[in-house]
Amino acid sequence: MSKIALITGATAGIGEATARLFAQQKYNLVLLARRTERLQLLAENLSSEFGIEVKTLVVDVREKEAVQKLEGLPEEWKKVDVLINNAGLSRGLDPINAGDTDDWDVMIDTNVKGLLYVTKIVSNWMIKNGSGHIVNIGSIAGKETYINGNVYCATKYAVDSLNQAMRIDLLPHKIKVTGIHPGAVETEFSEVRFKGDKERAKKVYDGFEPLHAQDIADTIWFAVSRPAHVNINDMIVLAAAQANTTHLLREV
Ligand code: NDP
Ligand code: 8X3
Repeated sequence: MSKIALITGATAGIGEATARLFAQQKYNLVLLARRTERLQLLAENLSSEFGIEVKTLVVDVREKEAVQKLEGLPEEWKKVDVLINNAGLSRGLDPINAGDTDDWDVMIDTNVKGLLYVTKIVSNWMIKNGSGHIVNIGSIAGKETYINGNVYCATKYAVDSLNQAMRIDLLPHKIKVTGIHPGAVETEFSEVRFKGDKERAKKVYDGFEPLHAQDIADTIWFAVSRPAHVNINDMIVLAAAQANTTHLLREV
């Protein structure tokens, strides 16, 4: 019987690259995001290319009731081996006095509350199954606060704290918990942060080679593919040109 991975935020960037990599590894997939067409297309492509089975869930993780749709999956699909809590975003880059409170709500609701809603349901399945592995996508922003990063950083610090908490709470149930903390990865992330301003988004990656979504997918796979007795607790992965959130070597 093939293993099952459930990936949130699978329609773009890190989540999409990870879905592809797990499909190559012959995992059956539960893919979750909001954009129906993209999700459907990805599912069709992965199942025809790799001969795996894919279930899709069009869900906004901020909506507690909508996340309950997970419980509607057939029982055999609840034998999830790996949960990848990846859905997340930043909105805006302003000092605390100038931030848009609606943006703050979106980040907190998605990056923290959404992750919790999904985890509560899936961790209970894993407890029933007697094992599991949860991979939470944090950020270097959850290890260091940077100028104007305020609320986004706070959400990722929360993820970092939840990694530690989950590791304690889920230890008796043989559920591994891994935190992956990327630096700058060129995905739709900056376009979302700057609300569709493609030019501003592109400038974020000017003059250096950022990480590619595939680099983080590879890191996730490394953590998940360790032997049963090994857990990778935490990994910080940055572009070689990035020492930390503020020291970046640009060649322009
Ligand atoms: P993308 O914007 O490329 O992808 C984000 C994914 O999350 C999309 O599939 C989007 O799908 C999904 N998503 C966003 N909001 C929701 C929601 N409310 N409900 C369900 N799905 C949602 O960004 P990345 O791939 O870069 O980001 C993935 C994760 O990596 C995030 O947690 C981000 O914070 C983190 N990260 C990113 C870094 C970067 O530099 N790119 C660095 C460090 C961490 P849809 O719109 O269809 O719902
Ligand atoms: C995304 C990376 O440095 O823009 O989490 O916050 S950063």
